[in-house]
Amino acid sequence: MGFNIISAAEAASYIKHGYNIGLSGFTPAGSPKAVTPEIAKIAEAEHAAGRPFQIGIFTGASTGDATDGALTRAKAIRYRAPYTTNGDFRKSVNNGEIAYNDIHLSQMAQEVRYGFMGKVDVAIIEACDVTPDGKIYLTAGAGISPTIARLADKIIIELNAAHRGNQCIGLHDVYEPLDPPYRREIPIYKPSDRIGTPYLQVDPNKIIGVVEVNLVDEARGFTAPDPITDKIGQNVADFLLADMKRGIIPSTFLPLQSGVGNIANAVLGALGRDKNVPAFEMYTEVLQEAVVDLIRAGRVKFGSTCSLSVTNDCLQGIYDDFEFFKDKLVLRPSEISNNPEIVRRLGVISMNTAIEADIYGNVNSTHITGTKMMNGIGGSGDFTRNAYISIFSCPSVAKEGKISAIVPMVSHHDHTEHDVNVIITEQGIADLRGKSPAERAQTIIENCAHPDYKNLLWDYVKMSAKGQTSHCVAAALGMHDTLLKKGDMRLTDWADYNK
Ligand code: 0RQ
Repeated sequence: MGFNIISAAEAASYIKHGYNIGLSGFTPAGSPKAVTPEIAKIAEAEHAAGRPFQIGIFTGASTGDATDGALTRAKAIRYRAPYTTNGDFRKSVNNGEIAYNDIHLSQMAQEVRYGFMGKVDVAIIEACDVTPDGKIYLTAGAGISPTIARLADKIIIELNAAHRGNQCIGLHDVYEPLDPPYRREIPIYKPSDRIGTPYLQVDPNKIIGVVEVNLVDEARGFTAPDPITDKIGQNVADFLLADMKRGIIPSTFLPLQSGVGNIANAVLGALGRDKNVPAFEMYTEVLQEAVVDLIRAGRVKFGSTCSLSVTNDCLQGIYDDFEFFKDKLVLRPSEISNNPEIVRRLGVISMNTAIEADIYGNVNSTHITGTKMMNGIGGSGDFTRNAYISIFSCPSVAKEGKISAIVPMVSHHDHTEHDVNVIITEQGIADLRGKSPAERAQTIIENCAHPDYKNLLWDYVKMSAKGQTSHCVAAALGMHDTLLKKGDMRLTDWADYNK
């Protein structure tokens, strides 16, 4: 291999206060696990000695607790972009302790290249193999590794034996586009096209050292589907099938994208089980456990993704059956897996999760009651805006019915009415395509709202000032306000807001 083998603590000692570090991986899949906890220890020691120690973090998406969790608890993060799911990080962000830049995942690599966030001092890259001439073979997530490794002054490699050395080489297709004005089309015409190399190439002189580890990805398991998520999944499958029967979706079907989370996992499970839906391909950013089972069952023909966001057992199963999986999977950098140009060309059907949607089809995927960050927008915007059909799903209520997911006006705006085609809850399907705002309100309230909230929402519409998009501005966030004051949106009294 030819590189210095160093300890995680020694590697961490190269990180200085004020540095920006770039991290490999996408979700906990492929994220560093050994060096970042050591950086956290340095931060704690520095803080104890009365010295400042805070860094900027550039990632592909969320990471594991060894990164976002450990560094947050050590108060070591000044700035971070983009998506994250860590609970400690969420608390610190919502307390105003971290500058969090929640941008679209497809834009992360290029915004780092354009210099929008400052320089990359050190990249920490998890690899399953590295060659003396600087070829790095990535593991379960590609993320922004090609860009940060190329731009960083120095590189630290976490060589992780849990990914079976060079046995699983060939999953990745590494490609970095040129920047404007030299950018060309990205030549992917079907999900299985390969356009790059199975490794990323760096100047070997930049590699400070290699940290040898044997640590599994910190992937979250999912809660088993319940009757609500099963019903949502079935509604999505029914909707797609109906569109296929009337010729809107070609009979060969179109590639699917699916976001993360319990609902997304359940939706894919339902689609796979429904034999009326033909075997399909995925062009997506995260490939979850449900899809791996569907590939084994022949229900998913090919998966193009940025990461294998699966439990370690599932990942080891893929490695065990690598001969079977190697021509059915490709891992791409997030800039490519989520690229708007390709999403629109391939006609990807996007399926993402809403925290809440309003009666006109605007969607909030990120903020609770307008102020508190949940996870982030992830790739949902990359896909939604450019999809052949964009679908959002969620349960019609949250927190034992105290919160309606259908509200008069979203309390934070991630996806606009112009981009959202379909909203699906366990109650039913609101097909918004070709409809005016008034028509959308009718179908969303009637088909998607929980029965406890239908009258409340109709009363809101009745008292609204008429316009292209009717609203009562003083009452538009009245259900949220009631939740904050009384703990239950069902207690909303419009008279309080319409005096
Ligand atoms: O709370 O954890 O306390 O039980 O939010 O909700 O129903 O378990 O669903 O796991 O799919 O998460 C939108 C957050 C949904 C996720 C979101 C509470 C609810 C529960 C989780 P508990 P569920 P999921 C992929 C692309 C980002 C956008 C996206 C997400 C918790 O899917 O982060 O898809 N999406 N990006 O009770 C208060 C509401 C609520 C609410 C739900 N209206 N008010 N709490 N909850 N609705 C990402 C990548 O690109 C990598």
